[in-house]
Parts: sequence; C-alpha cells; structure tokens
Amino acid sequence: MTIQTIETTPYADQKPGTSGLRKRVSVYSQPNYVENFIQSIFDSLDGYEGKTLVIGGDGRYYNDVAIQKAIRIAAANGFGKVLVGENGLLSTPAASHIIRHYKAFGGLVLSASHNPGGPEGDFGIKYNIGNGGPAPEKITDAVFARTKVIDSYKTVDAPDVALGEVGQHWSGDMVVEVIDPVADYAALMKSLFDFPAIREMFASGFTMTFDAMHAVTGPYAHAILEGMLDAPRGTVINGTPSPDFGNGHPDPNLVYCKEMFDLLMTPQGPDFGAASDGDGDRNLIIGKNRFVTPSDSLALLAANAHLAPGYKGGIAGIARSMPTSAAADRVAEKLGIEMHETPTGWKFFGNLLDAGRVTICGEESAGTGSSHVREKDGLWAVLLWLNILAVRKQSVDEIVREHWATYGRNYYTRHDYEEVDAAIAGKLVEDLREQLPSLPGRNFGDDLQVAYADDFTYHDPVDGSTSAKQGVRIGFTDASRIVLRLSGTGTVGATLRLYLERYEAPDGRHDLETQMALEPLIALADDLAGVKQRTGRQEPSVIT
Ligand code: G16
Repeated sequence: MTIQTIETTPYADQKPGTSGLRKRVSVYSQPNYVENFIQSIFDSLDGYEGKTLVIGGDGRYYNDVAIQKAIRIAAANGFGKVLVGENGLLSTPAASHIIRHYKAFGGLVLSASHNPGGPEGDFGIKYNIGNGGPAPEKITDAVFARTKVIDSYKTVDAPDVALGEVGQHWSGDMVVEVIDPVADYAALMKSLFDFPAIREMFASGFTMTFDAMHAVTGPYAHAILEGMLDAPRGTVINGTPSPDFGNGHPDPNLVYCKEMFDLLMTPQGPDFGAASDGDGDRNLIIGKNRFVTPSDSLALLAANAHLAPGYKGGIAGIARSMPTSAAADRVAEKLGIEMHETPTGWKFFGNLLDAGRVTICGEESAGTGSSHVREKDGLWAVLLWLNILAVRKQSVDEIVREHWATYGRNYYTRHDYEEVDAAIAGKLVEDLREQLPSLPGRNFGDDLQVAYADDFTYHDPVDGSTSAKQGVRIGFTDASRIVLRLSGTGTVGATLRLYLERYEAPDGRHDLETQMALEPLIALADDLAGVKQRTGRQEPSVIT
C-alpha cells in the first residue's frame, strides 16, 4: 500500500456548529475541503491505530464522493477497519448503535440532517466518539483549531470500494466491511418494544402513515413497520432514499409535512401519522385531530415509557435542551427522578446518559431519544408511541388531553427568522443581552412579571465543564418564558430562533389555539428584541 502525503492549505470556515460541519455542497466540493476536515478530526484524536471506524450517511448528494475519500484517509492514518453501511447508508441513530454494538473507536456521520440536498443543497460531516454520540466540545474545538493550520493530509492510492456489495473489501491494508444498514438497528428496536402488541394493533385495523421524506429512514421503516410489525404495504410513503430527497425538504414539521397533517385532520385519514428527517434522528407525531409538539411528546414518552418492555423498570431521569418547554420537568417531578436542562445540541446529553443519570432526552427541534443510543432517534420515538397506543388502547388525542389534565399544558411555539444578515442578528442578540440585568422585577401588561433574565450557562454535572452564552432567557413569575438564540446549524447568514412558552394549570384552559394563547408573549418578545424592525421581516420564515 502506498501512503501519500498531500500538501494542502487551511480553510478558515471549518468550525463545527451545533451538529458537525454543515455547508453548501459547493463549499464542500472545493479542493481538499473534505480531506482537510477529516484529517483535522483524526489529528485531534489519540489511539485509533488498528481500531474500527464506522462511516455512514443519509444518502444525500455528495455522500458517495465523501465516503470514498474518508475511507482512503482512514486507511492512510492507520485505522484497522471501517464498517460502512451498504450504499453508504446509515441513519444517524443506526450509526450510533453500530459504533456501540461493535465497540468501534468512533464514527463519521455524513449528513446535513433536515437541510435540503442535491448539488445546490447542503452537506455535512460529524464525528461521533466511542460512546456513539457526537463529539463533545473539547474535541470539536480541537478539530477547529487544527483546520486553521493544517498543511497536509494522508491518503492511499487505492480504488473506490464497491459500497453496493455487502461483505469484506479492502482499501490499502485496511479492511472495509460493507454491512446491512438495517439489521442490527431493527434487532435493537425489537428488544425495546412490545412488537407482538403493536402487531396485534395493526391486525385489528389500526392505520398509520409514515413519511420517510425520500430520506434514510425509508429502508428502516419498510423493514420494521411493514416487515416485522405487519403494517399494511403502503403504510410507509416516500420510502426510497434519493440524493436530493425527491427535490424536497426533509424536515418533518408542519410546513413540509402539511399534506399528511391535513389528512390526519379528516375523518378519512389514518389513526396515526409520523415522519422522520434526512438522517432519521428527528420525528413528527400526529394523531387523528391532534398534533403533538416535540416538547409535549418528550413529556408524554417519559411519563409512559414504563409501558414498553425496554423501560419497564422505570427511567432514571430526563434531560431536555434549554429552549424545550418545561412540560417534561413536571413529569420528572411527579416521578421523583432527576431533570436536567442542557444547551441545544445532542452532544450535551452524552455525559448524563453515560453516567446513568438520565434515560430519556429530548429537544424542541423534533428530537427524542434514550439511552439505547447516543443520538436522537426518529423511528424509536415512533415505535415508543405505537407501543403506548397499543397498551393504553386510546387515541393520541385522548392520551394528550389526559396528560394535560394531570400535569397542565405548556403552550409552546418556535418562530424562526432564516437567512438573516449575520451582523444584524448578532447585534440584536448582543443588545438584548445588555438589557437583561434591568429586567428582573419589571412588569409587562397586566400579568407578566419578569422573574429572571440571563444568558444560559450550562455546568455539566458529570465532567464539570462549562458552556456559556447558550441562549438568552427571560422567565416570568407565572412560568411563561421567552428564549432567543442563534441557530448553530444554518448554512447561509444567521437563523434567529425565538421560543415562546406559557403554562396553563391542570384545571386551566387547554383548548386555545397555540399562537393566540402566546400572543402577548410574542408581542413582548418583539418589543424587547426589535426582531421585526431590525431584520425588516414582518413574519417568521417558519412557525413550529
Ligand atoms: C441538530 C442537533 C440538535 C439541535 C438541532 C437544532 O439537530 O443535533 O441537538 O437541537 O440541530 O440546532 P440549532 O437550533 O442550533 O439549529 P439535527 O437534526 O439538525 O442534527
């Protein structure tokens, strides 16, 4: 095998964001852009010689090119083996499971998640550590530092690996095992959930639609829902992954899954609707006449997890990202278990899960997961919902209403302002930050009194690390909340996210329209931050 050392020059823009390095395909296609980033990852790690690396992606445009490059660089740097999904496919949660299951050193997850694909779309690379989860900040910071000074990378002079052929291949002296992307993951799901009960529910006429959005969950959903659980053929729609996601936007929200939402709101629609995103870690849950917000879904799954065999002993604790509503906190309080509030980004859950302090985690950004892997997991959430429905024999709507009657309802919405000028967005957040010390104690309108106002700092209780400036939060005495932060996953300009929440007690009104219920907070947030005036936008780009 000939190892080649190729000279290169650094790129200044390879700082990993909330979840790896996400850029336009046009940026990734620049000479040595992929090579620089992957070599910088390996340069920031110790002790991987002879060990196994997992590589998988969501099948988006440029995956095949990047995977072949990654294999050659891994071979030249001394990895002993690469495990790669057939045709380069591995959903993000499946990649996490494969890393854990085969005790790999780590993995490269190639995805830009829910962002559009295709030559004009986005691409991304993320490194996951041996626990199966996204690398913590100390590694991503080291990678970024390395990208700024890198002057060469290593590769081997070897042909492309036939990724369509399951079995053993070679790249130089390194073994490349092409594996079935679904089998191990499907076995894990079977071990967690009551498959016979779910099968029985389908057999007795329960209907669902699962929209795979032309993305990576298609093969998983076909195999598990239609194959193992006997849901009728046609339950899974858009189930064949395509490099540009059927020219769509694989983000499972009410904007991009509007057709399915509309169908679920009619008597002819199925009993249950669900979807997952580009790389299979996000989920959307809709019952007949009932959309379940991700924050509510987290609380409901935590409250009912014991109904699934994998969680029958109860859960150790719950963690949620700071902007996620406090609905889950009330469940944790009732169960008498730990509750943690972390910054946005799944990587912050890793330590808590590894330490056994939490079992279920979730985020407002359509992500829920558990200690079974170290990523959020779209199909897992769908299967846990199915398990709960099969055991409780109630509709989603009934279950949600009962939950609110027990714990109260956290009305919740997120307003996104996308592709805002980065300087304007930065200044807006900075100016709001400066107002914070003057806010506590102030009254707004008849019933809003500020209880606290700060920029969230997280102190990791497991490793003692601190992450500052994770989002501005203004909390009120009635448990309402305004949160504002800049997204760390956008690829063009800045995305401003405004999160609004209001609590209504168990005996309060639970049937208000969400935007109406939050109207006073929406108006106040705009007064305080001047979003509309400064950005020149009259409406958010997306409301979820
Ligand atoms: C990623 C992260 C999540 C985060 C989301 C949104 O999800 O894994 O933890 O909540 O981005 O982050 P931001 O608000 O910074 O854009 P995904 O599904 O895009 O990988």
